[in-house]
Amino acid sequence: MATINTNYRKLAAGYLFPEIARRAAAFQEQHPEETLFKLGIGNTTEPLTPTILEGLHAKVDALSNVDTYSGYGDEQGDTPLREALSRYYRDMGVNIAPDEFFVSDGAKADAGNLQSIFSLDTVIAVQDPAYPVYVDSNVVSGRSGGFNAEMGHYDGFVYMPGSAETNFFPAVPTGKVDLMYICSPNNPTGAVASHEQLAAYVEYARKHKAIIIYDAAYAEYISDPALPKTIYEIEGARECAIEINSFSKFAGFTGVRLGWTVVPKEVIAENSEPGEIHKMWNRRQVTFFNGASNIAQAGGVAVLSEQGLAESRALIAYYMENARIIRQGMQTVGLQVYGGDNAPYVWVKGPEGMTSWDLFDVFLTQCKVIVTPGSGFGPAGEGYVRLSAFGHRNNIKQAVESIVSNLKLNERN
Ligand code: PL4
Repeated sequence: MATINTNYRKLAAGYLFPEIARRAAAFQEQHPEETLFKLGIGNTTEPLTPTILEGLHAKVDALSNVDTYSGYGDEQGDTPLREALSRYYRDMGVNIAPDEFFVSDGAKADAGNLQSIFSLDTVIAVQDPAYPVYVDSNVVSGRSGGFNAEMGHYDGFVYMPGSAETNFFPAVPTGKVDLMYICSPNNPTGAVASHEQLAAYVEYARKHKAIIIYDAAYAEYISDPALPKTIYEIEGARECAIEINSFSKFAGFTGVRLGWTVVPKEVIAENSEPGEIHKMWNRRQVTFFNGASNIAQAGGVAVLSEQGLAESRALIAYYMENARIIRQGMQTVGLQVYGGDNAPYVWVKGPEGMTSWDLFDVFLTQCKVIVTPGSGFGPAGEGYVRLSAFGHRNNIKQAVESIVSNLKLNERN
C-alpha cells in the first residue's frame, strides 16, 4: 500500500507566486478591459547580450557536428565553467577551488535540496522575511510542526525576524539552531547584510557547529563596494557556509537555467569530518542530478568572460534604473520605502493596520499593478509589499505613473 508524504498537507496555502497569478487572473477575468502592470514576480525581461548569445550559439553548433558533439557531462558541471567560477571569486578576493563548485540548473532547486543532506532533527532557523523555498522545503521534509495561523508561521522553526531598525538582517538566534538560511541581497526586502552582520552569523555558526545556507542570487546587484558580495569574504565562513548563486538575475538566465552552489571542503557539522559534507553533496548530485544543460553552461562561461561580465553588468544597471524609478514613485506617494539601491526589489510599508494582502488588493484594483504581498515571505513581512524592478522601462514607468495617479490608501475598495 502506497502512502503519501503527509507533510505536504501542512503547507499553509498555495505556493506564493501561483497564488498571486491566480488572484491577478481572477481580477483580469472580471475586468478584461484593464491592462495589468507586473511588478510582482522577479522575472527578467531583457534579451541576452551579444557575447552570451555567441557562447550559446557556438555550443549549439558544436552539438550539430559529430566531431564536437557531447552528451552527458560531469554531474558537478563542466570544468571550464567551474574554473571560470573560481576565477570570478578570485577577482572578489576569495579562493574557491573549481571542485568546490557544483553547477546546477538554478538556485531554487539547490535551495530546496540542500536540506536533504542534514538529519531530520536539524533545527531550522530562517531569516524572516525570506524567499519561501527555504521554509517550504523543510516543511515537506518533515522538520516542522503544523502551520500556526495565529502566528503566521510553522511551529518548530526558528524565525529570525528582521526589521527596518536592523536593516532587515536579524540578530543571531538566542538559542541553539543547526541550519540558518540567510539571503543577501535579500529577497524580498532588498537589504544587503554588512560585513559585521555576516561576521556575527559566521561566529555564531562556528561556535554552535551550525551551518549557514547563504543565498547570494542577487550579489551582482550590489554596487556599494563596502558591502560583501559573497559570504566567503568573511573569515571562517569556509568552515560553516554553503553558498547558492545563479545566472538568472546575473545575466538573464531565468529561462536558460543555470546556477551554482559552493560547498567548501572545510564545512563541518556537529557529527561530520572535514570534507564529508562536500562529499555528501557530491554524492547527492551524482545520484539525483545529471548535470545542467551543456548549452547553458557554455553560456555561463561566456557570462564570466571579460566582455560577458561587462554586458551583464550593463543589463543589471538597466534594472537598477527601474528600481530607482520605482523607489522615487513610492516616495512621491508618501510610502515608507526600503531596498532598491543594491538589489532589484523595493520593499514598501503600508499604513498601520493594513495587511500585505489588503495592500496587494489596493495596488491591483486602484492602480492595476501586481505586487507581491510581504506576508508571503514570512510573518515579519506582514504589512509590506515587494515591487520588482524586472520589466521593460516603459512598463515600469507606466506602472509607477498609475500608482502615483491612482493610489488612495485611505479609500480601499
Ligand atoms: C518565481 C533569493 C524570484 N517561480 O532562477 P533560480 O532558480 O536560479 O533562482 C531562484 C531564486 C533563488 N533565490 C532567490 C530568489 O529570489 C530566486 C528567484 N525569486 C522572485 O520573484 O522571488 C522568482 C520567483 C519562481 C520561484 O518560485 O522561484
